[in-house]
Amino acid sequence: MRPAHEALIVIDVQNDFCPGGALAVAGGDEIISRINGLMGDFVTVVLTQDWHPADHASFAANHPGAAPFSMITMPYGPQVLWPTHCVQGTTGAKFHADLKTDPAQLIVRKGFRPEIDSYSAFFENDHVTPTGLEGYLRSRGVTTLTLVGLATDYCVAYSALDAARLGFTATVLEGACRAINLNGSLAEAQAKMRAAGVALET
Ligand code: VGL
Ligand code: ZN
Repeated sequence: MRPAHEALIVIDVQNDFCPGGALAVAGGDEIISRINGLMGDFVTVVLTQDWHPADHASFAANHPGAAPFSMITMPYGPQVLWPTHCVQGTTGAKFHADLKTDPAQLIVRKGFRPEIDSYSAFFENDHVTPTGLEGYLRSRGVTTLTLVGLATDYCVAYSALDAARLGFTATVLEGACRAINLNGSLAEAQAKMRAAGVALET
């Protein structure tokens, strides 16, 4: 068992990010058994859930003429336009059926404001609107995080970068993550995480 100041953060292991889903990440379901095993080692387990309204601004379908995976500029910066995914209440937004959810004490839902995306478990994509996770972890005495889940180069990386910026010790277990890898996004995310002091382990 890890000491009580360590927490496991499981990012977005949802049907739409697994094979057959709307924004499927290759091998997304392969990480689930390892994650389930890790949960038994941590006192504090947090799950995140991408949780968008149907009119969410990150969906290409809400920008007439825009192709999925193209870029736009939002008031808070560049934004990838994604296929419609993880719509609140749909099967695609549910956790993968094989993921254990009972060991988690907290589920953080993010991306629920139509006008702003939220990759990170800590802040929306403006990097200032908080989800509340920082306060939850600090008030429980957590200082050290292990991050796993989907996708390495988007929600896991943004979460790990924010964790480091907030002063948490952060480790990403890359073997318990899978990447989207859009235009070199995985290498870019790995470089940013290393530069920020995030430990990348297998
Ligand atoms: C994610 C793209 C859009 C993720 C969520 O979980 O990494 N990626 N929404
Ligand atoms: Zn999303």
